[in-house]
Amino acid sequence: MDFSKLFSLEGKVALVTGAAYGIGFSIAEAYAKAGAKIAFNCRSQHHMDQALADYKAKGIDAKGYICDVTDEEQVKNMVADIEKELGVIDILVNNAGIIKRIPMTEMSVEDFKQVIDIDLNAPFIVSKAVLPGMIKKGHGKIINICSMMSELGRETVSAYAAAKGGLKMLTRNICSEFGEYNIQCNGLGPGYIATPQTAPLRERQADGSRHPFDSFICAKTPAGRWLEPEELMGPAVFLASEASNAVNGHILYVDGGILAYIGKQPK
Ligand code: NAP
Ligand code: GCO
Repeated sequence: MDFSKLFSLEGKVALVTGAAYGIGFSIAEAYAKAGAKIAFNCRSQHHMDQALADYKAKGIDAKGYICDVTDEEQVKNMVADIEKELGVIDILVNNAGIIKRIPMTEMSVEDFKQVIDIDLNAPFIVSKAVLPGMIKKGHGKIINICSMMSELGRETVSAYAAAKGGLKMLTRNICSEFGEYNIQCNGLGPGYIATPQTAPLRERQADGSRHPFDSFICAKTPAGRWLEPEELMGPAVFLASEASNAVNGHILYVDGGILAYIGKQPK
């Protein structure tokens, strides 16, 4: 084994879904720096134009596709295009996701279903589309972006917790079903990361004070702060590289210690 190549992604083709900005963008940037060719998708042309400029500014030649990951036809077409333009996908990161923070008794069934559709059904759809290529190629890495809500509940996020808990089990099932083809499927479970998705939880109050949820999260995190998307780069590269070939069906929580901590005791 060549130790210097253990974390290299040289020559690999990686698809990171929903990587126009936020966590997906940082993971794609890390993969590009480790040598991979990058494909990503998002839903709007506006986000696509901005993302292509942002990748270019980092010196990354990423290929962008407009594709809604909940639409199986669109996903199949995107995967076929990537195979033609970059090659068969070696690494898939199911990152695209949304959250709706609505008390359960006030949440419509349509809202609940939309979250399940994007956060749980779509990883099934995209994984299903890339697995045949990985089987033929003789290896593959699927990384599902899980959450604290794969383990914990809280007020207002019933659909999101149901989806991310389900995604943890989809991860274990893909591991179980495709391990024999040298395909590893693991979860990456970020803690509370400063991205557009969590921006409403960090907004300053009208009087300039911190959002109560912002203070709550800092008190729940041993590090006492929100994490940055860049802090997921190392763990994401590990799960995509040969260094993790014997790691399968695992959820790697990158949470600054939240799941280990009972919370700051009152003074
Ligand atoms: P974000 O900033 O809101 O970015 C989400 C991305 O997903 C966007 O690029 C968005 O593209 C894309 N997307 C959403 N629905 C899509 C669809 N149907 N088809 C294609 N693309 C779609 O979110 P983030 O905070 O980076 O989160 C990324 C992932 O990490 C999500 O799965 C999230 O649940 C998870 N996560 C986040 C945190 C956190 O604290 N931020 C913690 C744990 C887990 P468009 O804008 O074009 O729709
Ligand atoms: C929330 C947050 C979380 C995070 C993340 C935690 O409202 O509690 O948005 O769910 O985004 O998934 O790991």
